[in-house]
This record gives sequence, C-alpha cells and structure tokens, in this order.
Amino acid sequence: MQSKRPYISIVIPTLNEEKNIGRVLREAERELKEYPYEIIVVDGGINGPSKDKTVAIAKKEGAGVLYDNKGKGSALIKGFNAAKGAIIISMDADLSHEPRELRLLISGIEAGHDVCLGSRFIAGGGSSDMPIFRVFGNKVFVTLVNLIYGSRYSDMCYGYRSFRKEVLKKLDLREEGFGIETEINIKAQKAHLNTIEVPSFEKKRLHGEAKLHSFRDGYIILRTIAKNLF
Ligand SMILES: Nc1nc2c(ncn2[C@@H]2O[C@H](COP(=O)(O)OP(=O)(O)OP(=O)(O)O)[C@@H](O)[C@H]2O)c(=O)[nH]1
Ligand SMILES: [Mg+2]
Repeated sequence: MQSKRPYISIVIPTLNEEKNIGRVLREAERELKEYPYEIIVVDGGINGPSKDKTVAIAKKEGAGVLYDNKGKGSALIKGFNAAKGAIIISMDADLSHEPRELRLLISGIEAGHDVCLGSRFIAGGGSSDMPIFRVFGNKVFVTLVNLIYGSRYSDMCYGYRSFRKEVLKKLDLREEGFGIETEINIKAQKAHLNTIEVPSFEKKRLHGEAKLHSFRDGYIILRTIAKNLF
C-alpha cells in the first residue's frame, strides 16, 4: 500500500537572483517529484522588487510569487504564512543550498520532529562559502544562544531548514532581516519544540552579489539574542 506523502511548501526569498533562481527551481522540482508541493518565491527588499528578471523566471518555472519590501526575514514570514504545506522549508535562491538535501529536511519532520535544521558543523556538513570571520562570528553567536537558552545547537545563522506547519504559531516570528534564523533557534528552544539537526553542505553562491553584510547583520543577530531574553 502506498503511504500518503505530506504536502511540501518551499519558501525562497529572492533579491536579484535572475542567474540562480531558474536552476534552483528546476532542481528542487526534480527532488520533489514524489511529493505534492508548492514553491513560493517572495521577492523584494527595502529598495523594492528585484530589478532583474528574477520574478519573470520564477513565474515561468511555475513558482507562486509574493512581494515584500522589508527584508529577508519579513519575506520568509510572509511566505510561511501563505504556505499550505504540512511541512514548510526555507531555502536560499543562490544555489548555496543543495536541492538534493531537501529530502533529508523532509524526513526529519516525517520522523516526528517539529523543526529540522541544516547544520554545517556536524559530521557530513560543511561550507565552501564561509570566510573565517563568519565561522568565528557564527560560533560566538551559537555558543551565546546555547549558554543563555540551554540549547545544544551546532549552527545557527543558516537558512536551510524545515518545520511542521503547526509550530508556526508557536514560533511567532517577527525578525524582518537576517535575524530570522536566530529567532527561530531561540523560540524553538523556548517553546520546547522537538528539534533535530541534519548535516548540510553550503556551496558558494553561484552568481550575483551577497546581500548579507557581516557587521551590520552581526549586530542584528546580537540584538535578536538580547531581545528574546524578555
Ligand atoms: N525577499 C528578500 N530576499 C532577500 C533579501 N536579502 C537577501 N535575500 C535572499 O535571501 C537569500 C540569502 O541571502 P544571501 O545574500 O545569499 O546571504 P548569504 O548567503 O549570507 O550571503 P552569500 O554567502 O554571499 O551568498 C538569497 O536567496 C537572497 O536573494 C531581502 O531583503 N528580501
Ligand atoms: Mg547566499
């Protein structure tokens, strides 16, 4: 007897990713053949929608497109709220996140966990996209969160993740920028959600420019850690 597969929603925030988005969508679709699924692209940043062909390409590939103008976190929250899947996955548009790992993120939730976090710092994971100061910064932030909130995360500022739709309400997400991953880690711990990490290998972005600015966003991450103390 064939078991019923859960509906999967993939949410991809985009800002000027025309050279990457088509391939991400095609590869993701290939991986999801056995599942009912939707892909939601949430486009735009504080200066408005992508100025390139990101949206046109996303539509051509069959993705649903939403717009947002506040930042990556805000775009993700909008996509999560619109998602109709039983399992929701966040994924970057720049091919840093390997579509082949999608099924690992799905199986973490199918196995009974609420939140499944890709980690670059457990056996089988890694990164070819992290200068040493980012490795250091991430380590400091994740250690701080573990000490303050009593968690045991190995990675934090990494956006390749999945969760069960029902936990979205409990997470009550608000971070509009690059603090969103930190907020998820902290709130999952505070809400005693059942989390698991699975190994993930982060590749270098294929084309285009990074939108994350290490120091500005490092400050935002610290602020997110402090804000959730109360
Ligand atoms: N909608 C939306 N998406 C964004 C925004 N900023 C970044 N993104 C997307 O969020 C994802 C992660 O951003 P990146 O610029 O790749 O950040 P990063 O991976 O830390 O930086 P690199 O290592 O250089 O790639 C990508 O899919 C971006 O297109 C934004 O303001 N709005
Ligand atoms: Mg990237």
